[in-house]
Amino acid sequence: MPTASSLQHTAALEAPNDLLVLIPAFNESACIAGVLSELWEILPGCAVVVVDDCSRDATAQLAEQAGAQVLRLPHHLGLGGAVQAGYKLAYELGYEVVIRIDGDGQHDPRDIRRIYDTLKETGVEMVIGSRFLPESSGYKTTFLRGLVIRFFRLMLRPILAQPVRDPTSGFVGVNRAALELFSRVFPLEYPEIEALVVLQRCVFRFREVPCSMRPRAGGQSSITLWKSVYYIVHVLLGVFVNILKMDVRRLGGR
Ligand SMILES: Nc1nc2c(ncn2[C@@H]2O[C@H](COP(=O)(O)OP(=O)(O)O)[C@@H](O)[C@H]2O)c(=O)[nH]1
Ligand SMILES: [Mg+2]
Repeated sequence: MPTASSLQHTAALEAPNDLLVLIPAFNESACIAGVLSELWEILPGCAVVVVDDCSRDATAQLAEQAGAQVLRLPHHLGLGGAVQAGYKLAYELGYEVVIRIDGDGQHDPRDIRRIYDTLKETGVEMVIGSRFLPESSGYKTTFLRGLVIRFFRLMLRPILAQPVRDPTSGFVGVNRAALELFSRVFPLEYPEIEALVVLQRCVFRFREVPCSMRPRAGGQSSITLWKSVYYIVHVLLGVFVNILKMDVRRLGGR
């Protein structure tokens, strides 16, 4: 099996016209222009929407100057709300595939093609760019994040009925069926893990493919130590509420 880095495409290929790249961004003025120029170098002509969540810096202006469509949210919604706004827009515009990347340069746009091809070839509803498959590029996360990821892996195993190596990855591609679902139902704050549960409850499928993960190109992560604790509690509650909701519906409730 080739590694994520050896799979990188050497020549730029024109972007598929049913693909939209979605970039949620909050205070990413240090990185956003570089992220967009690298993306278009790898995927010329690729449709992109940057969802600006009331950034306090020049993220929105810089993204527009670089040539991206920018969806400026009137209120700060948080990551999940911003991603869902992008999904709704993509659904209305008729896109077949939406791939989300971060606005900080951590995701390598060379991996987008692998996520797109896997969605098309396998017919699964979601493809996760995973940092932790044997073929991934050996990304080292912090000790605390590593623990959190291992905890959620174990917790999700029986819920999803299949293993997931990288449940917190934000490098995610969805097809139109998942897009329709997530336009209606999507977690508001930290969406990745809960979205997997929502998907599983609708008997949709996902796969993981290797991807590389790089250090931030600039700026600061939104996840601090205290936010990590909040994250764990919030996501745990969200997962169980989703399970309960679905079970109530199955029993004929509302
Ligand atoms: N729209 C929106 N994007 C956010 C928010 N928080 C983080 N992001 C974006 O989500 C992506 C991942 O966030 P980041 O802080 O890098 O998280 P980390 O990679 O887990 O450290 C980046 O593109 C951020 O700009 C938010 O509240 N709203
Ligand atoms: Mg990041």
